[in-house]
Amino acid sequence: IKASIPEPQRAAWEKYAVKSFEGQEGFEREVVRHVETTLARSLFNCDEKAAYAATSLAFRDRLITDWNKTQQQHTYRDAKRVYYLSLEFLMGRALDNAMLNVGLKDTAKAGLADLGFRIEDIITQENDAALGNGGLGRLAACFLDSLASLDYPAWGYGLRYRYGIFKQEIIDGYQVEVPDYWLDFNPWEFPRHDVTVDIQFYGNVQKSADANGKTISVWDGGEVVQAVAYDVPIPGYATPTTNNLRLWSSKASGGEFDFQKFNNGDYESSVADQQRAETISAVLYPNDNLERGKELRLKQQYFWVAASLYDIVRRFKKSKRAWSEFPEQVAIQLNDTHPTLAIVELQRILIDVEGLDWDQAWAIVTNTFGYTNHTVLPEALEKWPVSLLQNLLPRHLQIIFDINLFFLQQVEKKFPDDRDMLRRVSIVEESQPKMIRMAYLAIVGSHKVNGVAELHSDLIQTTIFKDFVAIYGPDKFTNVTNGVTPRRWLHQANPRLSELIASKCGGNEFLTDLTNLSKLEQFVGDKDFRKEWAEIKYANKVRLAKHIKSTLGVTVNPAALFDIQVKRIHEYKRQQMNIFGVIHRYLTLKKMSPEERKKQLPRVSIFGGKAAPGYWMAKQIIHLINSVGSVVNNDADIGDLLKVIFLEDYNVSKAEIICPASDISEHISTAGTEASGTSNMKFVLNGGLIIGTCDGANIEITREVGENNIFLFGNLSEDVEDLRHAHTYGSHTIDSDLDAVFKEIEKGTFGTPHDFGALVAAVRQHGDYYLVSDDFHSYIETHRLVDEAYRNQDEWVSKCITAVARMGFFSSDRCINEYAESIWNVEPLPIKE
Ligand code: TH1
Repeated sequence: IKASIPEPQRAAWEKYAVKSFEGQEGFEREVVRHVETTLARSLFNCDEKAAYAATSLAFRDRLITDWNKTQQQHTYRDAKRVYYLSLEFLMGRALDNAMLNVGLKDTAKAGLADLGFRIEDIITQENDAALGNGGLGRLAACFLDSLASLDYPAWGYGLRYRYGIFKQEIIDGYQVEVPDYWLDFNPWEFPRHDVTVDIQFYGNVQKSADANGKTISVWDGGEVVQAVAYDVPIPGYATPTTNNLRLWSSKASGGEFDFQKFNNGDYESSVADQQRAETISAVLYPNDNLERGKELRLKQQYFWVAASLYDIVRRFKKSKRAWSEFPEQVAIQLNDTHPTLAIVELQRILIDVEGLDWDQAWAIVTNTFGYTNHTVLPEALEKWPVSLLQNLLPRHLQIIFDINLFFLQQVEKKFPDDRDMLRRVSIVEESQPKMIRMAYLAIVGSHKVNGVAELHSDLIQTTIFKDFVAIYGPDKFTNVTNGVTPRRWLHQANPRLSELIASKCGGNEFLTDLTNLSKLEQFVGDKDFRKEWAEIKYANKVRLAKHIKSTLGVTVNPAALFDIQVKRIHEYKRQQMNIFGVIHRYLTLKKMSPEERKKQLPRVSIFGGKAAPGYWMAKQIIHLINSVGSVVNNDADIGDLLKVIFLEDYNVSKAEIICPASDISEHISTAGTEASGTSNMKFVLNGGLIIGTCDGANIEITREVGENNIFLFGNLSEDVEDLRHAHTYGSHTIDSDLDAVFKEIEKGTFGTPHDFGALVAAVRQHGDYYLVSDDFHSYIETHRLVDEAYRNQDEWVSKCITAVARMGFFSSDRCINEYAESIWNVEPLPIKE
C-alpha cells in the first residue's frame, strides 16, 4: 500500500499520519478542539448538543483511521467481499456503539464529567438513524455489526432517505405521523461527491448490430437521475475492522438545475426537474409486511440497485480478472425481494454493456446472488404490473421475459406435459393486468434461498415455493435462523447485567462468543447471584417507569409484573388479542371483592409500536389500547393492580430501555405468520421470559431454553388452514370470555362503541382470520400461569437466569458465520497492524 506514495514523499506522509487520541486527556483535548474549531463555538457557550457533536467528531476521527486502513487492506489483499443489499437499515444511535466498540466509553465518561457533562445526557442528544420499518431493517443493522466484528470484508448498500420512519405522536388516543427529518446534523456520514452514477429511467429499446454484425439491444432516451454516494463507517467490536455502509442519495443529473431550460426562461420547470429527481430518495415507505405497488417505490428500487451494481462492477473491473471469476470475488445478498432487479441489472450489464453471451452471463449472475425470504404473508409478496415495468425499465422487462422463457423451457424438460406447473411457476403471472412475481424471479436468479427461522424455512419449502423445490431439488433451499447483536442488545442496553455476566463468565468473551453464556447456569443455585440479578432487573424497571412518568405522566409501580408487547402494529401480530386479554383481566378484577383484590398480583401492560399510516385497522387497535388505558388507569377500584400504557414512538433507542425492563414479553402472532421475530431474542437475552405462540423463532427459543422457561400457548400452524375454513363454512362460535369482553366494549365502557366496531366484527362477523377467538382461552389460561409463576420470585429468577444461559445460539454472529459458510463462501480477513 505504501508503494503508492512516491519514495521522496513517503517519510513526510508517515511522519504526519494522524494518530488516534489515547486516554482521557487526549479525548478531552479533541472535544475542546472540535468545539472551538470545527463547531466554531466559544468554550463558554457549549451546550449538550455541542458537546454531543464534539464527542461524536472525536470518535469519528478515530473510526476513520481504522476505516481507511480496513478499506485499503481489503482492496490490496483482493479478497472476496459480501454486499448486503437492503432497502432498510434501522441503525439507531451510533455514538454509544462507537465508544463501546473501541473500548473507550469509560474514558469518555470521565472526560465528559471533567468538562461538566453526564455521558447519558450526551448520548441521548443523537437522533436515531431510523431508515427502516421494523425487524427486517434492524436485522440488516445487526448483520453489519456482526460482519465487522467477525472481520468479514463486507459492504452494505442502501438508500439515504431524507426522512426515515415517521415519528409517532398520540393525540386523543390516535396515532399522528410527524416527518422524521434526521439529517440536520449527522457526523456519521461522509458525502462522496466524486462517487456518482447516472441512472436511466423510461426511454426505448432499439435493436442494432455491433461491429461483428451481432444483434445488440440499445436502451436510450428517457430521463437520467444522478446517484451520489454517502458512506457510513461500521466499526466492529474489539477489532480494527471498520466496514462501509454506502447509502445513495438522488440528485438532478448535471448539476443543480438544467441551465438550458433556465436560460430559456423556464425557471420553474428546471427547479421542478430537480425536485422530481430528489424525490426518489426523499422518504422511506412506512409499510412493514405490505407492498402497495407504487411507481415511486419501483423507482427507488431500481435507482439503488443500479447504482450499487455499477459500483460493485467498477470495483471488480479494477482487479483485471476474467468475468468468470466474478462470483469468486463478489457475493450479493438480497434482503427480501426489494433488490431483485439487481439480478436483471447484472444480466443487462454483462450482455448489453460487456458483450458476454447469455449463458455465460447467466451462470455468473446465479452464482453471485443469494435471496433471503422474510415473509409468507400474501399481501407482502411483491408483484409489479408488466405495464409499469414496460414504461419505466423497458430493457429490463425484455430480459425478465427471456429469463422466464429459458426457465420455463427447463421446467418443461423436467415436467413434460405439466401445463399447470408452467402456469404456477411462471415469473409472469397471467392475470389481468399481467404481473411480474418478484420472489420467483429472485429464486430463479439466485444459487441459494433461505428463510429466517426453521418453521419459516419449512413453510416456504412446503407452501409458497413448493414447486421450486420440485424443480431445483431441496439443496437450493436452506435455513438461517435470525440472531441479534449482543453488543447493542445486551452490553449497550443493559450495562449492569452485562457486567454481572462478565464477572461470572470469565470476562467479556461472551460478547464475541455468546455460547459462553452457558457458564451462567452453574450459578443458578447461588442466592447472592440471584439477588444481584433481581436487583438489576428492578433497576431497569425503575428506569422504564421514569420514562413512562416523564413522557405520559402515569405512575407505575416497578414492583408490578411488567408485561410488554412492542413491535409494529399488525393484525397478524395480534395486539388486539392482547388488549382484549387486558380487558378480560380488568373485568375479572372488577368482579372481585376488595379482600380478594388485595391478593392479586399487580401488573403493568405496556404496548408500543407504529401503524402504517394507511393501515386503518392497526390504527383502531392503537385507539382501543389508549381508550382502555384511560379508563383502567383512572379506576380507583383498580389502583396499582392494572395499568395500561401505550409508549409513544417506539424505535431502536427506546427499545434499548424497554427490553431490559420486561418480566414477560408478548410474541403472540397467529401460528405460521411471523417468519422469525427478533425482539423475542432481545427480551430473553435481557432476562425476561416470554409468552408466545408456536411461531417463528419462538420454537427454537423453546428448544434452547427448555419448555419450563417459556410460556407457550395456542393453535399450531398446521391447524390454521382448517380452522379458517371452519370459520367460513362451519358454525363459528366465539369464546365466551372473549364474548364478554366484546359486550363490555359494546356497552360503551371504553368510549363510543362504534369506534371499535371493526375490531369486534373482524372476529365475530368476518371469519376471524387471525384466530383470536380460537386462541383466546389458552392465552388467558397461560397468563394465569404467568401470574402464578411470578409469585415464586426465587423460581422465577432461576428460570430467567437459565434462559439467558441458553441463549448463545441467537447471536447474529452465529447467523453471519452460517451465511458466510453455506451461502457466501467467504472467510474473515483480520486487519494487520
Ligand atoms: C420481518 C418479519 O416480519 C419478521 O418476522 C422477521 O423477524 C424480520 O423480517 C427479519 O427477518 C419482515 N419485515 C418486512 C418488511 C417489509 C416486507 C417484508 C417484511 S418481513 C417491507
